[in-house]
Amino acid sequence: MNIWEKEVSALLSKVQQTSPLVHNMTNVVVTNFTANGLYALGASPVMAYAPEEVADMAAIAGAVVLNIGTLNRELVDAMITAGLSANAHGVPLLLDPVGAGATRFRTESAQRILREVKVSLVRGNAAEVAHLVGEAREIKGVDAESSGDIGNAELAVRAARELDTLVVITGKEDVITDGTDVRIITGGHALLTKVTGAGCLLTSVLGAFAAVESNLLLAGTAGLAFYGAAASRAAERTADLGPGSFQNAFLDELSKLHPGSLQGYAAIREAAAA
Ligand code: ATP
Ligand code: TZP
Ligand code: MG
Ligand code: MG
Repeated sequence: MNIWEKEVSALLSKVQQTSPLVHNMTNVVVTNFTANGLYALGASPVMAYAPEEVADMAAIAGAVVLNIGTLNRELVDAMITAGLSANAHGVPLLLDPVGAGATRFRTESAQRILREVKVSLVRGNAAEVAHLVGEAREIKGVDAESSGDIGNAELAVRAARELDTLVVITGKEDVITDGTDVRIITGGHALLTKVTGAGCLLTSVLGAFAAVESNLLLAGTAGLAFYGAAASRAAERTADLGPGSFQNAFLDELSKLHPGSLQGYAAIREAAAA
């Protein structure tokens, strides 16, 4: 086990032992999958949206995850209320800017959230993150279409500095950075792109790790590595069967993660900041 694996493995055990409450304000497509994925990991999910209760729920959560996948004006207002409460109570706040760049409302809503509350970590595909900092990259609905002029690591560093938050860009390889340190995590499987909510669940999984570790660069690295490992393990058993079997196997593998699960299935390396 290398140094990274030791550090991140301790966090997996902490998630499994303490079962942190993750308050999700997510989209209607992925709600059930997100709750089941968090249960499989060992965390406790709750979905709560009412303006009357989101501040109270955020205050008692281990992490709050805002996901704009099926947004409307009232929901974004409620997300700001939850975010302010998370900030006031020292609860890590994560943002998944689903579809930013696809419509002006999505881009502006994500930017509004980033302006009005202190987001601890943003996780998106490369196109979504690019649009948050005013760079155009092709996006089809919620899916990133192509890579842009600059690489994902460079884009993530730029976004982290401009938005003053940790940034995770996912794809074939995942990048996490606080604007200074950059880590690349490999693992996962292309079948994840055929399961809706694979990105959304990941953001909530990062919330579970953020709930147990205040060093969010380390927490995020752990979440990415174990998520990728669970997916590679599931694909090993089901890739020939297709996305339905893979999705179920993936939930099973999330529930079976242990400190040794990374070996041969996910890797973490450091990259130089641009
Ligand atoms: P998109 O809508 O563009 O698919 P997303 O929000 O669903 O974005 P992804 O970038 O697909 O998020 O990331 C979700 C998970 O899938 C991450 O764990 C990521 O590492 C993994 N993943 C995505 N593409 C691949 C790939 N080609 N090979 C391996 N893993 C992948
Ligand atoms: N449409 C609106 S939200 C959503 C779709 C298909 C789910 C997106 O999930 P992910 O995790 O980004 O694939
Ligand atoms: Mg995807
Ligand atoms: Mg997504």
